[in-house]
Formats: sequence, structure tokens, C-alpha cells
Amino acid sequence: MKQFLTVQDGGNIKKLLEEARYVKWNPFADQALGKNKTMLMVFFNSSLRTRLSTQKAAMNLGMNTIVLDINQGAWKLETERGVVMDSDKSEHILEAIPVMGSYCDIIGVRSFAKFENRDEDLNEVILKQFIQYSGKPVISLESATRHPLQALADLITIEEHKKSSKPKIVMSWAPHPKALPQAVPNSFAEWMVAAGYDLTITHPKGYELDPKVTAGAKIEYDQDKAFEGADFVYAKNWSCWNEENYGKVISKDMNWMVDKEKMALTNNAFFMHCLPVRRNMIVSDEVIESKTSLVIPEAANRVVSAQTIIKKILKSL
Ligand code: AN0
Ligand code: CP
Repeated sequence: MKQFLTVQDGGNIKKLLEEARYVKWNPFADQALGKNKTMLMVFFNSSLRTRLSTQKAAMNLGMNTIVLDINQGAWKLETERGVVMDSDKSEHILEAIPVMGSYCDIIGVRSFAKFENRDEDLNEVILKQFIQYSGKPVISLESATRHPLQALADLITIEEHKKSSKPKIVMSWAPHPKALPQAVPNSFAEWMVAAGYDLTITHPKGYELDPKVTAGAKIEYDQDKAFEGADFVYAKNWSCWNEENYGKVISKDMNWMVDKEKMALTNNAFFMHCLPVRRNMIVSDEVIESKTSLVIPEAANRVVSAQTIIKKILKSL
């Protein structure tokens, strides 16, 4: 494996899940693989889970790890080519990336959608520069349009808890005060369809995701209807993807919050969320604290997803 940015990079899902199961139960079996190898993680945005779980995964594989918060302590980066650099930006990303690449064997990058220029976000301008100029395998730690390590952890968690071979999964939009990216719902949809699950996506009108990403899923605008018979409810907020309202919040309708009454419509469904979550906006205290809430094991599986992927990349170095 030379990079991990999308579901396609994961290869055969069944095989990947087998590899994940092995990693989960033998976390220190491959300590020699990462000896004298360095994992660098570069964050353009905040993180708790991705930062800690990816670092833990790399350490389990015997690697050294370096974490850089670009916005705290590093030089402010210019990302446009051709500009006269007379502003507050001291360094160009075209030097910074190969320099960072020279200090590591694998490079992880978190770079969210900025919502300034839709084409720039959809074309993954920052991530692509890391691929082109770092000279090292790149792992997405959530890019502008995808969060594959999260979706793989979600899939591992569902595999561990499902009671039928083709569970009904419902991904539900829920209200949030700020504009959030589409990366998590995009990856969740792609991975669930690729895994062969029965996926229904529910959201208010205007929050449609890229139809290429949701191909194979059912879209249901009536949230109550969508929840009927669900085995897993995956809550997430995202902002508008369409051209007209890209990156905008057009509804904060609190009726979409996942609460006890909504969960009562399901087939005693498990509740999932990638975290961080805003309680009593996205989900009620009661539901997130209930016995069927999987948010903590789901976050714990982020170590497993990261370790499975880093291991595959180390093997191909
Ligand atoms: C981010 C998002 O929605 O993409 C990260 C989630 C893993 N969430 C926030 O910014 C709150
Ligand atoms: N789920 C997730 O990626 O969390 P962080 O933003 O805290 O890394």
C-alpha cells in the first residue's frame, strides 16, 4: 500500500477486516516492522482521537513518531504559487513539504475543507501537494473530502456488533451550530456501501452529498421513516455540499437531534458518532450514555484502523 486516502486504497474490504482483526488481538506482533522508521503527523486542524490513536498505532508497530501542529509554532505557510511573499507567511508549502518528507518514512496529514473555494476543497489541493512533493507514502488523517481511518474504524465496530450479515445502517444528519465538512459522512457512505450493507441516509432538503459518493445508498428525507428497523444509527452533522450553498448552514432544526423517542423507532439500534460530538445538539445525553451507544469502542477502534493501515504501508516500503 503506497497511500491511504480513500476506500479504494484499502483494497479488498474483507481482507482488510481480517487484517484488522489480527492487529486488534496481536497489537505488538509486528514491533520489528517499524524499527528505526518514523511516522510524522502534520495537523492543519485540531484533533484528539486521530492524533493519539495514530501515534499509539505507530508505537505499537515499533515506530518513532513526530507530531507537528502547523498552526502552533511552525512558520505560517504560503500555499499559492506565484505570489510575492511580502505578507505574514514566512515559508512556502513547496519547500516545507519536501523538508518534512525528509524527516520521516510515512507522513500523515490532516487538512480540512476550508470552505473558501469549493473547487480547491473538492480537488484536495493541500493533500495532493503532500503526495506530489513529500516523496513519502501519505495517510489521510481527514482531508477536505474524506476521513478513511474513521470509516474503517466505524466498519470494524459494526462488524463486531452486527447481529445479521446485512444490517440496516442509517446515517442521519443532525443539527450543529457551526459549518462542518462533508469528509466524515462521505467516507462513511462509501465504506458502508463497499462493505455491502443496507445504507439509508437521512437529512433535510438542501444537505444532499455528492451523488457519486452516496451511490448505492437510499436517501430518505423523513427521518422517522429512515429510523424504522435500523440496526445502527450513525449521527453526523455536515454543511451544504451543493454549489449554491457550499459550506453553509441552512438549517439548525433541533427536531433532527437523535433522542430516545427517535431511537425507539429503530430495531433497538446501536448509536454511533465519530466524536467530538455536541451533546443535546446532535444527540441527547440519554442516548449517548445508553447501553447501545458505541461511541467509546468506536473511538478505541481508531488505533486498530490506523495500525492496520500503517502496517500495510510499512510492509511495502
Ligand atoms: C470535524 C468534522 O466534522 O469533520 C472532525 C470530525 C472527526 N468535526 C469538527 O470540526 C467538530
Ligand atoms: N473522530 C476524529 O477524527 O476525532 P478527532 O478530530 O479528535 O481526531
